[in-house]
Amino acid sequence: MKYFKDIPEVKYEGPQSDNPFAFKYYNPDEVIDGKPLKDHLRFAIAYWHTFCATGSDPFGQPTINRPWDKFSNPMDNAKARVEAAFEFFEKLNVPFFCFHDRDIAPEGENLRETNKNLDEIVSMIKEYLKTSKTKVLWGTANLFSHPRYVHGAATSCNADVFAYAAAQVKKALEVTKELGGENYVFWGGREGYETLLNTDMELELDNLARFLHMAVDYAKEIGFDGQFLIEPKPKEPTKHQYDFDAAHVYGFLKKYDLDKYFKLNIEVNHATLAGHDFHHELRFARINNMLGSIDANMGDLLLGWDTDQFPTDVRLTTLAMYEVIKMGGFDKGGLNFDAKVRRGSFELEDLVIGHIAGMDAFAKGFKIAYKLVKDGVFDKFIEERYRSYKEGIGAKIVSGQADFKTLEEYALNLSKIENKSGKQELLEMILNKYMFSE
Ligand code: XUL
Ligand code: CO
Repeated sequence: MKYFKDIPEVKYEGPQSDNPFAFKYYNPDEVIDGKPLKDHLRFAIAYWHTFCATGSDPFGQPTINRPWDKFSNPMDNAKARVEAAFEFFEKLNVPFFCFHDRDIAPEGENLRETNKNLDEIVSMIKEYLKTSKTKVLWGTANLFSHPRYVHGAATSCNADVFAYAAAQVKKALEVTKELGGENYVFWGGREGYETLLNTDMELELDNLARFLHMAVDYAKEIGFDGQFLIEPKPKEPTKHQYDFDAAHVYGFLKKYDLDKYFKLNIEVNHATLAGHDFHHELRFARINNMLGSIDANMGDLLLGWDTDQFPTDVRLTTLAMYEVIKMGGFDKGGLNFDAKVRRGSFELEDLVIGHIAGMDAFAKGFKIAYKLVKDGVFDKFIEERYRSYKEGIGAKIVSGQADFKTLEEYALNLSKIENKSGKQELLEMILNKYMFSE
């Protein structure tokens, strides 16, 4: 069965093209800094949104009918979805995809049957992977949809649920390894709480750390050498998610001696829900050597929830790629489109167009950011702005030769303090100039 037969293979046609099924800025083979664009960007498709989302929301039924969801038996649907997925990957020539265990195969009557379902689909995907150019960027376990996870998974009050979640992650790790996944993601689906009146926060956090240590140990045992990633999110579904933002997660990982095993998977819309710019989260992760991968989407700043829209804002993609380039590029990570078409964009072609729009926006952002980094525009300004720490009292402060007494003595003898403008508007003007002229 060909699900996308009416859609042509998506090729690069350049900025003058009006073809909605062509890349205008993403030329996968264009070499920049010795590497083709596709290796700089490492795009991935999110199996759950792209092949499973139906457009249902708290107020309404599904609007999106996907032609592969046509069987009454969920395993038949799962198999059709694999066929559709690999056809779609080829149309877009995308190098990676990401999945949850439950996106690819349905739950059975019990864990044993569920694992059997998963094994069957995994061997089918493995067959496709033999000839496909698309590989697995990361796998993860869905520890939030089933009612058993009503109070969380690793942070549940119920030890049986902790055990079940452990068994599920054990299997998801095995599967991710078998499919050659380069990373494994933990997004703390329902790892959080609604009210402290019924919550032992200390035990829940200790248990979450115990769970992650067990995952690290098991990965070692089976020889899975992918990068572990935690994806911060401040709220939704729970009111207080334990992985609030990059800084929270970093503190947690440090406290429990997990920081050497994990990096962060930063998602745009999660950053904005936490009250941060995406750029802030990426910078914080980068300077702490914790930036692993990105969930590429965008939110709507007028809405307080996780809308997971396709990222089409070039200022956002420019500042994101600025951080990625500054870190020296992705190692195992990439840009995963954790994004879904709007409920009103229910035609099959919208799915293709959404991805093209996102890929073009990131390609353009990458090129602008590359010039900004190469020209050292902000670096030069920032270096000059902090010049007072290079000599005199500033040099003593950063080299540890100053204390409160010596600083008081210095301050008492200061006749006047001179500050300089931070020039925010000028820098924003320069950023625009680079954006408009690239
Ligand atoms: C939820 C979210 C997840 C994770 C994977 O907001 O972003 O899809 O990326 O579990
Ligand atoms: Co995500």
